[in-house]
Amino acid sequence: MRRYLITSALPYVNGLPHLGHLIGCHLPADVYARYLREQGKTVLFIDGTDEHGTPSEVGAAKEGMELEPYCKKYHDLHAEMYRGFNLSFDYFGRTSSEQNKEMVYRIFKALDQNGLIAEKTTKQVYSPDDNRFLPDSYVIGTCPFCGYERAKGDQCENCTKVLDPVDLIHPRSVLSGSDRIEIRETKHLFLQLPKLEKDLEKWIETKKGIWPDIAYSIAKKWLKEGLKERGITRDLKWGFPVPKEGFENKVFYVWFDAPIGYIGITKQWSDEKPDERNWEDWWLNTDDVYHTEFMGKDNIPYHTISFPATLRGTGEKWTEVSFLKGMNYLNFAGGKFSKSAHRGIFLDDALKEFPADYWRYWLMANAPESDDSNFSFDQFAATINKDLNDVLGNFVNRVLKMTVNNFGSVVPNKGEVTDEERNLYLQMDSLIKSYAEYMDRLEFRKALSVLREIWTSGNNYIAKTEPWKVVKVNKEYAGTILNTALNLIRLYAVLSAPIMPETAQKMLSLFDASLPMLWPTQKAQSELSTIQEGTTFHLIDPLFQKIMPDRITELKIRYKEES
Ligand code: B3M
Ligand code: ZN
Repeated sequence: MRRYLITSALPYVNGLPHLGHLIGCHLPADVYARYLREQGKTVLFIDGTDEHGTPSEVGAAKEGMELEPYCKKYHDLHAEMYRGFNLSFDYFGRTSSEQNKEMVYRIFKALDQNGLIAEKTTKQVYSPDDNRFLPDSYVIGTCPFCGYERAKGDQCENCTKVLDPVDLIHPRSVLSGSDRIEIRETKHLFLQLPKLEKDLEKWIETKKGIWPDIAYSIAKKWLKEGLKERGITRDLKWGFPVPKEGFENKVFYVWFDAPIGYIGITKQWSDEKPDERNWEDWWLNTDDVYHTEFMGKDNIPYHTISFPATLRGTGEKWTEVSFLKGMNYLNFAGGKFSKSAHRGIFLDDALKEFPADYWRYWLMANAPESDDSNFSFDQFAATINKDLNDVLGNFVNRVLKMTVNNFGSVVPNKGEVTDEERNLYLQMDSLIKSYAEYMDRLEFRKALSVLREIWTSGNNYIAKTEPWKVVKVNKEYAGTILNTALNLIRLYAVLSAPIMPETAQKMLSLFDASLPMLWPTQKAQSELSTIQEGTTFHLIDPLFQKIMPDRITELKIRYKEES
């Protein structure tokens, strides 16, 4: 039986996450994890903060804090926000953990023994005005490939090409803005990617047609250009010291230890309950682990080339990525989210405005899958008002009220069914099948549009059968209709749960708080007989609230959404 390892790209600890980060990896990973768990699959869902590197050093300095308490503070804040969005990690760890250090050393030593690490004297950017070596990402300039003027020295955000700061045209310091940039010599360690190129190429070829095109094509583009050796050490203080003579004062590059962090964090998880859990069962010499990685598109090269190469180079059989879900960007009112410019919506603010499920639904329904997508409060409100309030919320509301008014708070008897019910069963069978197929393929926008159809079918069923009229002439059949509709509420709960776990729980526990959240395995006809006749239920407040025009205006102003 296949076991599912799910990882979401580890967010940089400095700076807090916004909606773009959420939909870029953590949320789709969570939806997938919940979907699989509902089906009874064995799932391990790993995430955590990426803590090393200069951004942390700079962030800590700004706040006048030492690095350790600084990272702990932000790690806890990240964790709290993701909890607020009900992200169901099995473990939310840290790349700075002892466990990760152990993994990084183990992997580094194996690479070194296998002759894949070379020493080289390199030239590095030194900023006399900042009084320090500048890490690659702290040098900006014009991209020599696409001309983008704010390309970072490690990677151009615009064309995703991986760069060296010395490649940049008109380089300058991000910290001070100074263009007094010196190039100084320093000694570093390099991973010999060219030696692993053939092997990687063969492997990537096996992913053709399996991985989403964005992942496969980015990997191919890299291979086509030919791999270059890649520096894995840096002249910084914050990071894991390099365990090699002559390099004791340097640390590993953050992009070396961050992906290894997936493994290190798994060990943090297993160290908490060593009798029950074993990190190796998931990562070494496994044949049954299916590893799905979620990430924004700019992370794809690291996960298709450098990290797989790092693991392969050890000569050990590590669990590799089986499926890579790369996401495009979510923009805010046509532009980028930006912390410094206070543009966009950060997760803590988002939760102050609306319940997590509103955001979860909107984001998944508009996931930037095949292209970048755009957030605006008008669209957000339109979707919430229509899909959640008018379609799903109204259905639940009307069915509960009609039942209470005509039968009391009890599920009425189901008498003989008619063609209307039989049609509904057929429709549901085919819609559920298609919903699951899209979820299996991680095509979330399509999956959610089928989910919407599933909800709409319920409304259509009620509109067509008109139980409010039928009850006056044929109470028995009215009971059958409402029994069916109440059963639809349970079915909707289990189908919607991966996307909207809180709402789903509310819907399910209408009838019996101990009902299991289980994916349908039977035909709709049986699934819609799950809630027994005579079961009592309670009325609940409407599941959703409409977002009114005044509120939209107020939100646009508060979040500086220029239209
Ligand atoms: N922290 C980049 C990012 O948050 C980086 C991902 C690491 S995944 C191992 O986009
Ligand atoms: Zn570029």
